[in-house]
Amino acid sequence: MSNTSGTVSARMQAALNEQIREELESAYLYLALSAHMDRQNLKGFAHWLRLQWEEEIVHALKLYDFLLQRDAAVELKALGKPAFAAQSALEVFAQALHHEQYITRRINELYALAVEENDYASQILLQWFVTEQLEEEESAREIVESLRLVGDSGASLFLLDRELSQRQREEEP
Ligand code: OFO
Repeated sequence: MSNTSGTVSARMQAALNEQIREELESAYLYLALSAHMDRQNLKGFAHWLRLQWEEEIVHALKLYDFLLQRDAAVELKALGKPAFAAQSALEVFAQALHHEQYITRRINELYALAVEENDYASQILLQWFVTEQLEEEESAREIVESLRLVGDSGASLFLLDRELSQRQREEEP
């Protein structure tokens, strides 16, 4: 279907609403992982994950605002309970990386749909998400690799926890 009128097609609208749910579920997952790290007294990891929770809310709001700006309906969906079996810090961040890889595939599918629908405004919005996913995967991968190096060393884990406690809230572009 071609879309040159500036309105959002029904398919695109449905897909963007689905992605709002995905972003809110990402936030929910990070919040659960943050609580899990906090309870292991790894407050730096918990802090990093909690800031990630905030970032995911910003991602959801970008899609939400975009739909409203284009006079399209926002449909908030039920959120699933965050599912994770991760125990150690390494397992937690491996799950975060795996999740980000999944989100990257979703964003790529959305972009492909926007191209198919000739929806230029959505393509521009989604370019921001494509770039963001590169960063999200990179930062999760870096932490996974550091945790692999740290292995069973409690002292190194302590230092890495201190490092992650320095993460700052990102300025909105
Ligand atoms: Fe983690 O980037 Fe959104 O979902």
